[in-house]
Amino acid sequence: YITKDSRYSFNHVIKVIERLHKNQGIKVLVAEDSLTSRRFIKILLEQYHFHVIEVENGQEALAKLEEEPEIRMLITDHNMPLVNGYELVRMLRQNTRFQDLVIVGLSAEGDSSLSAKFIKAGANDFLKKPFYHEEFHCRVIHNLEAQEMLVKIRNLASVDSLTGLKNRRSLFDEGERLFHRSSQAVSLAMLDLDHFKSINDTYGHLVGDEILKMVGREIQDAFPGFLSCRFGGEEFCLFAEINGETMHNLLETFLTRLRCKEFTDAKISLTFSVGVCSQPKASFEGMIKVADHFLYEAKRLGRDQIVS
Ligand code: GH3
Ligand code: MG
Ligand code: MG
Ligand code: MG
Ligand code: MG
Repeated sequence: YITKDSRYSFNHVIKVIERLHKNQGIKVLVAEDSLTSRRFIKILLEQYHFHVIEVENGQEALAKLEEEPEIRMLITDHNMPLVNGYELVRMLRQNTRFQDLVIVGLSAEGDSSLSAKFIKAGANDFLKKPFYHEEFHCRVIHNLEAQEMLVKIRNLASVDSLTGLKNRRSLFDEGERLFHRSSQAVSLAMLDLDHFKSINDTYGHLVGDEILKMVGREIQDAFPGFLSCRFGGEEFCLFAEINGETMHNLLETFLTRLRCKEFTDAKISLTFSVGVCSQPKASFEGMIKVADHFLYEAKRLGRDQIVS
């Protein structure tokens, strides 16, 4: 059981800060029109080695955030000229590009409904001025830690841990989105390694895993910009805004290269059977079904080929 006190013990905070900073200080943007207040926040942040960037209003904050995407956190006052803190938060949260930016609002005592407005607009936290140094530090670190955890979990939920390719869940999420957004031709390919079971049976599962990792890298290199995923076991899926002919040609080149390659010290060679769907059906899932059907046809016709 961790008490509130020990969770934010000095040693814990130091460890978190070191991990978050890694090699270079985390960039924090401070938007505040009062110079005194801005300098005070800067000093507090620098005590924990944050790299502080200062701006005087919401408009400058927007420009700075566009310019420096590595800024991880925004600490913003409310009453500022041009664009105030609340408007700034609203604008930032309409843009998914800033979804991982940690936002902490600040304002002077008296604006009691403002904290709710900030949080509703998407701020992660809010502090009333004047505040205790300790509370400021706790909230800054707590919110950065929570965000780090969220990014980690999101990554775990969308990436295949063996190959580093996207997993089946993100194929469906991102594929559906691209399918509905796209006005151009789209193509989807299902690839299945031939006789992969015999590789496991001959060389063992660890070698099989190693080969799947290498195949994952080959796919990433050969199809940059594609939505590429490990669909399951030794099955992969590619989706892109290209026509069937282009997809077919790229796959031919890929299969040819793969045939000549020797994997691991055992010099194992691999072939793929592939099904391609380039007639957008009513749904993304429909395209997967068609490609899957053609994949089985490729297997039936003797493997190591593309059917579309
Ligand atoms: P086919 O040409 O008909 O596709 O034959 P196959 O042996 O590739 O197909 P089958 O579906 O019978 O077997 C797939 C094999 O893939 C079985 C399993 O051992 C292997 N496999 C699936 N996932 C993994 C994995 O994560 N690691 C390893 N090493 N092997 C896996
Ligand atoms: Mg102000
Ligand atoms: Mg197979
Ligand atoms: Mg099979
Ligand atoms: Mg299979």
